[in-house]
Amino acid sequence: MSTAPAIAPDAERLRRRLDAMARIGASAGGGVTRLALTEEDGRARDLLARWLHEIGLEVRMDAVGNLFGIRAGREDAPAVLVGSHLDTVVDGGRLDGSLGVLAALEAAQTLEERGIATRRPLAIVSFTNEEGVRFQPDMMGSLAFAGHLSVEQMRGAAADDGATAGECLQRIGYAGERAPGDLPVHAFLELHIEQGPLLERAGATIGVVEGVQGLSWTEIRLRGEANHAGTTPFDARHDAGLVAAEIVAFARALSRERGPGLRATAGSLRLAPGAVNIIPGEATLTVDLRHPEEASLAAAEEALERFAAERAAREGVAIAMQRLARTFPIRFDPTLVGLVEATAHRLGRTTLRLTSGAGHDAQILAACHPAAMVFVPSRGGRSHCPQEETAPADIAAGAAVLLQVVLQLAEAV
Ligand code: HGY
Ligand code: MN
Ligand code: MN
Repeated sequence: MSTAPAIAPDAERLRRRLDAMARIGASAGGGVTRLALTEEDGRARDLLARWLHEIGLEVRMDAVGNLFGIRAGREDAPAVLVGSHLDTVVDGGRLDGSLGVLAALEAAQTLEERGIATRRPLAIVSFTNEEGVRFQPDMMGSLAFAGHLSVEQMRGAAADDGATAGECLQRIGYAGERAPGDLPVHAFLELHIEQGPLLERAGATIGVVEGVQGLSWTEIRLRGEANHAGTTPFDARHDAGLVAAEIVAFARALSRERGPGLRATAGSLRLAPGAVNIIPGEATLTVDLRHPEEASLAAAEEALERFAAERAAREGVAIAMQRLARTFPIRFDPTLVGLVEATAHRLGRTTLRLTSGAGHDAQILAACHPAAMVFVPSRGGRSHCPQEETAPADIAAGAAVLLQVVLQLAEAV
């Protein structure tokens, strides 16, 4: 018996589109820098909008810049929403986000070319600012779509350079009129690279994602006293850099101490004035905490806050901590998860059930709609770096599973 699907997406066309998208914001070392709401993000959106138009979809954007392509159904029923994001981190990879959007586009185009009308509408989406690098919180577009962030809050978010998300949306031409969430949704699906090593280690092609761990981002600002490095005795120092360094080391120690579930990372650190012969008067750092269990995540937040406050007091440094983003661990809809798994098996694919270590728009949608994700392996488990890659055959397999799940959901009563 053949396991070949009756219809399959055009893997070569998907590859060409991924290549074209990766050229927008390409960096010399093979990575991509396409931060949310920058000119590069604008060009990526323009390209997606052109492709959506070319295959005859109705293009819509909402007031937070989420971009949709709608393919009408035979009935005016809630849509099957499929997509991801086009923004990247700094010098990130070419697949994180883009794969989910462009595979959704490929699914719609395949149906269009085969003349397959579905009962439910199919809506392709690219959510604004999933990464949260330039504006926080991350997953901003999906949070607004789900009603957890107002348009005013989203537009008022400020970048380090002082620009607001609202101004940037206007500048790139994606400040739409529609209220976010103004689209009845039957279910949400997102294809994504795993961004970790589990699928590769297990030798599985398709990751069946059962849930997403919780995330907590904190910015810590330390204000000490700049002074001469050669003359200031240690008992007279208020070294903001020292406290920052202690917090960086604490993050790793906490992860070690609290077991494998906790991942703590100090991903950014700035010292000011930042010169070889000046004791740092100011330090700003961020800490990213993740855990699959809410109680453990909350306990880690508390431990971090206690440690940072105690070390700052000991050094005579003022401290201010601000929560930049916070999500709770979630579980995806078990029926949808089962559908992804059964579909992958029907297509002859090996699967692994796992919990996502990375945050995704799907976890935000999961709070109000049935949602699920399909993962494909990441070579060497690398992501958020130029080395991010997935074997072409695995991309094709993921896109095929996505299309088949979309088809079933779009026909489901
Ligand atoms: O998981 C992340 O850091 C990103 O927001 N997706
Ligand atoms: Mn992503
Ligand atoms: Mn990412």
